[in-house]
Amino acid sequence: MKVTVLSGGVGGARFTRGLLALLRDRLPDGAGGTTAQVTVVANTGDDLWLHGVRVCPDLDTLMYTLGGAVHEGQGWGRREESTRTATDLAAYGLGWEWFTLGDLDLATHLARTSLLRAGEPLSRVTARLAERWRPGVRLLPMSDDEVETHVVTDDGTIHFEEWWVRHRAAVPARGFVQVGVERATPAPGVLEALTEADVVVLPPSNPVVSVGTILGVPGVRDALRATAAPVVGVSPVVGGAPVRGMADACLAAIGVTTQAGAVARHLGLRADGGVLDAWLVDDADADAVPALVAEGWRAAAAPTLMTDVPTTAHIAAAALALVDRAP
Ligand code: GDP
Ligand code: FO1
Ligand code: CA
Repeated sequence: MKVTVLSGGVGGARFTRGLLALLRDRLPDGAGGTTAQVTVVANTGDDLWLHGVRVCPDLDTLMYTLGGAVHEGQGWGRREESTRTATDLAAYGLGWEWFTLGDLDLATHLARTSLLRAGEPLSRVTARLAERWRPGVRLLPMSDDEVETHVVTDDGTIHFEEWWVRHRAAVPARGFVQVGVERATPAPGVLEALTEADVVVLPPSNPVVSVGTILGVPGVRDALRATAAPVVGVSPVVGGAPVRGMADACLAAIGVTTQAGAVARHLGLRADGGVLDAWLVDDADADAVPALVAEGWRAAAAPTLMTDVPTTAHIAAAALALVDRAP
């Protein structure tokens, strides 16, 4: 079974970890793996150049989480990390002192940057780095072209990471601009991963700056609308709030209320020109299901808090079952 996931960082990575556990359990290959092929298309709009190295937050959270190396409490960066280099860098007064590059994480950025400088496209670099971590999925950037999410504020436009990390999204965002997205093309394999999938999943990622950015790459939305695969999403909003992070500030910036049903309608039903066929909400939002069903959605409520891997496997099973693809 071919499964394609469109993912940001922490939410999408944790969901995919549960999905892999489900597939290993239901479709075992006899060697501890799975007979399913999972492709994850990752948001690269958070990416930035810092101290001369290319940082790819969502690709790295996916690679580390699925590779078993992530700092679980943070959801980003490496377990058992140190910050000797970042501390000494600060002594030079350069860079962003509020954005810490750990020593081990820096090795990833140095490896990536040296391969990019040698002329490798990001998709090949990502595959090379993933060989070490063995994430159990094919990990694709949404594009090999540089795309950066910038945030329009009353005091000017800043990189998404500055808005997210330095300001904790407390500075009102008047809008988001994906710099370079018009000229970007989907990375090799991305469109095929959408059109040839047996099922496409939008995990509970940030609908604006993670999923939305991927959808903005020319060709992606059309491939999602055209694919014969059913497209099912999981709401990242539970009980009127994001489970973690500041997706509510992102939704407010684009005039979408932070409610499970509103996020679904924002992404849209494929029959109405959107990208989804089905939407799984948390039990806390079960009251949103009847209206969605009346509008033609396949919708259901289930527990959707990814408290651990087995629980997340159940969430993945509920999402796949909603479109008759549960293994
Ligand atoms: P980021 O790039 O690191 O922000 O990660 P993503 O964009 O992939 O996912 C962030 C979103 O995941 C946030 O909007 C959260 O609300 C959502 N999220 C995180 N944990 C959970 C969870 O346990 N359940 C659900 N339903 N959503 C979650
Ligand atoms: N998030 C923080 O809150 N503080 C940091 O200092 C920080 C550093 C950092 C370095 C590399 C990296 O890949 C991610 C990092 N993040 C940090 C997380 C980052 O903001 C998130 O992973 C996503 O960009 C949010 O969507
Ligand atoms: Ca992200």
